[in-house]
Amino acid sequence: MMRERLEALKTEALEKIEVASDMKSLQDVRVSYLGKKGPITEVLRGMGKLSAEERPKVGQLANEVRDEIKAHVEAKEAKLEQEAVEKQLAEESIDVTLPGRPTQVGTSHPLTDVVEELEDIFTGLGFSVAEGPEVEVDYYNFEALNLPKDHPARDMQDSFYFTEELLLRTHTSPVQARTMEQHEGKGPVKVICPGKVFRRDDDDATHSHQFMQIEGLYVDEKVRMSDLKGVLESFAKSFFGEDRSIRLRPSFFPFTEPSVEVDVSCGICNGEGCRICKQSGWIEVLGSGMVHPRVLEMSGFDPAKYSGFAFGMGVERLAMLKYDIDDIRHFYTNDVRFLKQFTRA
Ligand code: 2NL
Repeated sequence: MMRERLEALKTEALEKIEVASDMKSLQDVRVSYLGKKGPITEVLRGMGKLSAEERPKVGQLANEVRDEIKAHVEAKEAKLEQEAVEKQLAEESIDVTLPGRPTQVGTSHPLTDVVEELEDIFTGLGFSVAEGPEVEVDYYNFEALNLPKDHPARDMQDSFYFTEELLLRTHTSPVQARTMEQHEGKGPVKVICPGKVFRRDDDDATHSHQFMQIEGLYVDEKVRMSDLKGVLESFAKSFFGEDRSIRLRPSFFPFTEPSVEVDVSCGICNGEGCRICKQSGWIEVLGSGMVHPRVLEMSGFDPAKYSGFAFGMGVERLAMLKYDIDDIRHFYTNDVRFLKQFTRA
């Protein structure tokens, strides 16, 4: 009677273990058959009714059945664990042969490229590169450049002021004034100064309240206007092409005397006259002149002994002429379709 009951329990338990498909249902089977309130415990409790001869035999059988169920549960546990690991490995497997996702590779900004090209041209002509602060004091931005407080030219360059004394520089000339001062009256000084400059202008296709400038300065004994012309002609041919030429026109700047405007021959019509050069055959590219004696003097140079030339040009304007760009705002709106068109060789 009890033997059959045990055998039946065993068969029943092993079947349930077999069909258990997860840990939870397997543990339910284990608890329901082997737990303190389970049927095997019940059988063992009822053994008191058996004869002394039968008791150890049934007891042994009960232990065997319990051990067998336990062994099956453990085997199934191991199997389920193994399956779970395999499933996870399959789900998380990485195909190392898949091609990588393409990443966007950046390029240098066209203005950076043009500044670097200009630096190469002028260092090739013996100039060094100097930099200075974008926030300037009134003295270096205006006063030292022969623009005293009441000078009308200060209206020409409406500026961004922080205080009466501090402003965003309106040109890179203050870097040159600082450089001359550092030389304590002894030449030569031969520098170019590239950098951001700021003017209170309304932005449009040809004006930006922030733009880049490169200025150049050469101070020594016996520097002449012909030196200026030679350096600028060499620059124009290197930057725009060997077939281009320059011409000088009289102009005015407070910090140079005499002052000249420099034109480069039109690369579209070769001086014949076209839409680009407005029928003149020439395109204005920069301003320059011989450093005003008062500017030399204020920065510690004796104008009786020393002379110099200086020039200033807008980097955006040069880039627009060279690459036929029609709107200065392209440099600052950062449309990658614009930016990607320029990669310096
Ligand atoms: C322009 C004209 C110019 C200078 C800049 C300069 C600097 C010193 C002394 C004298 Cl320290 N001159 N700079 C001279 C002439 C013209 O810039 O149209 N720039 C965009």
